[in-house]
Amino acid sequence: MKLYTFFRSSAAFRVRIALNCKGIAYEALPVSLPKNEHKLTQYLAVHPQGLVPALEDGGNVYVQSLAVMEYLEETHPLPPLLPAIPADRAYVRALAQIIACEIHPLNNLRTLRYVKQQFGLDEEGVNLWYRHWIAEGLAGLEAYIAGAKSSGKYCYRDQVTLADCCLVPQVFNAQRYRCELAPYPEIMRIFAECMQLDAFIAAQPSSQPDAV
Ligand SMILES: N[C@@H](CCC(=O)N[C@@H](CS)C(=O)NCC(=O)O)C(=O)O
Repeated sequence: MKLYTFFRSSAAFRVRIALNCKGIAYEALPVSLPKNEHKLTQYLAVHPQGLVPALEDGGNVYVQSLAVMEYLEETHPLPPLLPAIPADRAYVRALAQIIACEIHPLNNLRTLRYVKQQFGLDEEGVNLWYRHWIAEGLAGLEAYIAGAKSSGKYCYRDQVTLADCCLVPQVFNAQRYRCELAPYPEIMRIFAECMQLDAFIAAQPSSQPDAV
């Protein structure tokens, strides 16, 4: 498999964790977002949205990190990244979607570039925007996890799941923007547990070949 990736991309980070958890070897093909390599014609032929990640397998290209991780789950079921019980699978998918569909889109590169250019925000203004949506998003996530009967060592009991694959990269991003994280003890506890695992350590931005 080949993974079009960028070391700081949290969506690519999710897929790197999933690949590592399942022990799938892959070739990393770095796409630099600061250099706008994701907008080059050559890359748009791979991923027409011009986003990372994209996963190439058997001559096909798969995009959208949640769909890519579900593809890996279906083609490489062991170890499972989803619980066995449908109700618990719904819980894990809900956590993953809170992060990937609600928190992340408000804070990704193109959104930040747009609010900066369109509304003339300086760096502090962009940081305010970023931290506002992180605070609102993580507060909801924290409440959901804290109130769930299914949480354990990780988001779901003692099993690493797609929810953890999404949670860890989002915390990395929040730390990068120096967001206040003390109000989210459950999230930070799960983050610390995950970061004990080789699959997460090897997937982190600083471990990537394109890390600068
Ligand atoms: N929903 C997409 C999000 C992909 C995405 O936004 N990736 C970011 C990096 S984390 C990106 O390529 N950003 C480039 C840009 O915003 O211009 C997924 O989960 O794959």
